[in-house]
Amino acid sequence: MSGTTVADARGVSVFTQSYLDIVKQRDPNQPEFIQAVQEVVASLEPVLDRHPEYRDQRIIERILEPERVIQFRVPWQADDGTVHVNRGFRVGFNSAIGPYKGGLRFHPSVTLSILKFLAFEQIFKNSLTGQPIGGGKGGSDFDPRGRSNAEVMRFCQSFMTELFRHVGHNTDVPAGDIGVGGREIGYLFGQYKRITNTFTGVLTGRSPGWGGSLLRPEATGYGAVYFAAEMAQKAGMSLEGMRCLVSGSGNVAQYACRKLIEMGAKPITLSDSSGWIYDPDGIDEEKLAFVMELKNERRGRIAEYAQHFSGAHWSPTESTADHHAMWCVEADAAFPSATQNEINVTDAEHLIEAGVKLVSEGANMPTTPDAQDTLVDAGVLLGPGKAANAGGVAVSALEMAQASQRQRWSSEEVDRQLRGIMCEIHGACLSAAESYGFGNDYRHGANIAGFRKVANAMIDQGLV
Ligand code: NDP
Ligand code: 2IT
Repeated sequence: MSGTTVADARGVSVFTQSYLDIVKQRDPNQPEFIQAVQEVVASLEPVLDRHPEYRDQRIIERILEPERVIQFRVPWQADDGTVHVNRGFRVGFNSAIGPYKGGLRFHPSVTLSILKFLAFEQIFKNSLTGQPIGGGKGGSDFDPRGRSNAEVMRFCQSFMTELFRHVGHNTDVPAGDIGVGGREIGYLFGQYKRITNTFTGVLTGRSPGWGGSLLRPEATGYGAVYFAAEMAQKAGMSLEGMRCLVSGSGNVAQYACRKLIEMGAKPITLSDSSGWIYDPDGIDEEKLAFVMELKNERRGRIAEYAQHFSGAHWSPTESTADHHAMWCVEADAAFPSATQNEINVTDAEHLIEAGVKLVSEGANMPTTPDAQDTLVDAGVLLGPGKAANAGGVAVSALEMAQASQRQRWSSEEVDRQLRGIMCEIHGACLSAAESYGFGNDYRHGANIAGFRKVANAMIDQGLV
């Protein structure tokens, strides 16, 4: 790695370690947040060397501390009358370039560490989109799995009954993430509208029938494929004919599959928290329609895919193995689109052996830092989540623009803008990486290009 001071035995430079020490001292029990900080700060030494004002103004120290963190109790009643209590959060990490913007995650694994990592990543991702949006994230340890619509509605109403006072279309604009899709956004919006007596663009991912943007559901998956297509083209390759490993089977995975099919590639795997399917014949439009009905309407398990389509195999997720067997399947490209840390070093080695030449991160932080190093060192093109999955939040920003103009753009128009934004992010990553001595490493390029815009805005706005 050029441009950095001597690294210690674990490959973390003295520069990066000095910032990790600050974070670990404050929040020793936030491993995901510490990991996300490590990944970003590892790119910034040559940036501070070239821009001493960032050092003088303690920009990194300031950017590492969230502007605000809200935590609240969310009581709700199940259909059987039992009373439950969950924890709700909203992290407003940085508002230098716009109102806080980022999704809400409802999953039992949610902790403040996970939401801080996601909100931190969101600062740089949102900056990369070129849209005026700051970084935020929120959610709850509520588990929607197996809950009725009525239970989800009561939970969402209780959640918003506290959250409403902290959000607003010019302050903080939440959206979906794991466990929060169109259904949840609807219930959250309804409660916000009722409490505040306003109809505003306080949430994105709304239904197009009441203020949402066309193509917002598709945007993250499509964007991850557009980013992959740019990486491939730059390297003299094409997605056409590529066998693609896709993990997850939710919003991002579904639309990544659809765009891959459209571009002539062949998605061959999908997964959920119970296991994964391998379909050597490829997942086509008809099979994808089955997955969408299964996951979005019936909220069932991906195992059903293998019962329904002959030739497909299902395997349970290994609970004890140090790797995920899905990443051993022979393929050309991978689109991890489920959750954080799904690819470790062993998985990365398997991906290389399996022939994978390109990884586009649909999920946030799906690859551990040493697994990323393993892939990049082997010459695999790696599109980091904060660049590759930025299409979702980019179209959220387009939804905000349409809402404030009381206009609705056609899906062709939104798609044109989405593709243009992904193309620009790809170019910005490459030129920042090159300019700061990181060759064609998209990870560093994304961190640097995202960081510089926020750092400059922070300097312009003084010590706030
Ligand atoms: P969904 O809830 O629609 O789907 C999530 C999928 O991942 C499901 O298949 C789920 O399985 C699986 N999954 C979730 N958590 C785990 C886990 N701990 N272990 C194994 N599998 C898991 O979420 P999205 O598709 O929206 O989000 C997927 C990823 O993309 C996340 O990292 C998210 O942060 C990121 N992302 C999402 C954006 C968006 O616009 N939605 C934008 C940018 C990034 P199961 O069905 O069993 O729960
Ligand atoms: O991780 C993400 O970028 C999202 N979940 C989407 C955020 C948004 O505000 O659309």
